[in-house]
Amino acid sequence: MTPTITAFEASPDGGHGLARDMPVRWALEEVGQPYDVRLVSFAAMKEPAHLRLHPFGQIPTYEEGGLALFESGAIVFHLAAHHGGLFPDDADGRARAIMWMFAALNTVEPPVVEHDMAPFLDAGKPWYDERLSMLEDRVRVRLGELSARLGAADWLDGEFSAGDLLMVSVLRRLAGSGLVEEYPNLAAYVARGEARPAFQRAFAAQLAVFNASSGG
Ligand code: GTB
Repeated sequence: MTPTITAFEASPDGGHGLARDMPVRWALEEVGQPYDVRLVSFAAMKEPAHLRLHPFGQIPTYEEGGLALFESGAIVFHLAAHHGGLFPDDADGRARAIMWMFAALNTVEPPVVEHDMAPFLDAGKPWYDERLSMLEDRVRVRLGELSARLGAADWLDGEFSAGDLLMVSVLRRLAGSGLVEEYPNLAAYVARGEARPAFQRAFAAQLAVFNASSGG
C-alpha cells in the first residue's frame, strides 16, 4: 500500500524545504518507501475533510491503508519503526535514537521556532531588536550545548538515525540567520545531512511542487 502524505499546495518557504512535509519526505526516501502527495491549500486545511485527518488543520498528514497520522515526528517514528535504516538494530541504540528525536522536537526546536517567528509576529514593535537579540541568545544556548555533545562525530549517536534526521531538520530552520555557522561542527552536521541522497531526493520533490505553484 503506497502511503499518501499532505503538503502545502503553495509553500510560503520559498522552496527551501522548511515546511514539515520535508522531514517526512526525507524519512520516506531514507527507508526507500515510495509515496504519493496530496497538495492542500490553506483554505482546504481548515475544511472538515482535512480536519478529520488533522485536528489542528495543518500539514503534514500520513495515510496508509486504514492508518491516518499527523505530527511529523510521529510519522517519522512510524516509518523508522516499520522499516530499516532509521533506527539502530539494538534496543539501547533505538532508545537513544528516540531520545534524540524528542530532544530535537522538544528541547532544540522551541527556541528555534520562536526565533523564526519573531520577524512575522513582532517586527516593527519598539522592543523588537531587544527581543530578537534575546531569542538569538536562547538559540545559542541550545546550539552551544548541542555542538559540545556532537563534538567531532558525524552523527549524534553512531550511525545516522531518525534522531539526526529530525535534528538536522530543526537546525535547517535557522538558515539565513548565521546562527548555525557560529558552530562549525553543527554547520558541517547540517551539510552532511543535506548531502545524503535521500535528503536530495526529498528536497527536489518539494522544490518541484514549489516551482509548479509559483510558475517557476
Ligand atoms: N507539530 C506539527 C508537526 O510537526 O507536524 C506542526 C505542523 C505545522 O506547523 N504545520 C504547518 C502548517 O500546516 C506547516 S510546517 N501551518 C498552517 C496552519 O497552521 O494553518 C511549519 C512551517 C510553515 C512555513 C515555513 N516557512 O515558510 O518557512 C516553515 C515551517
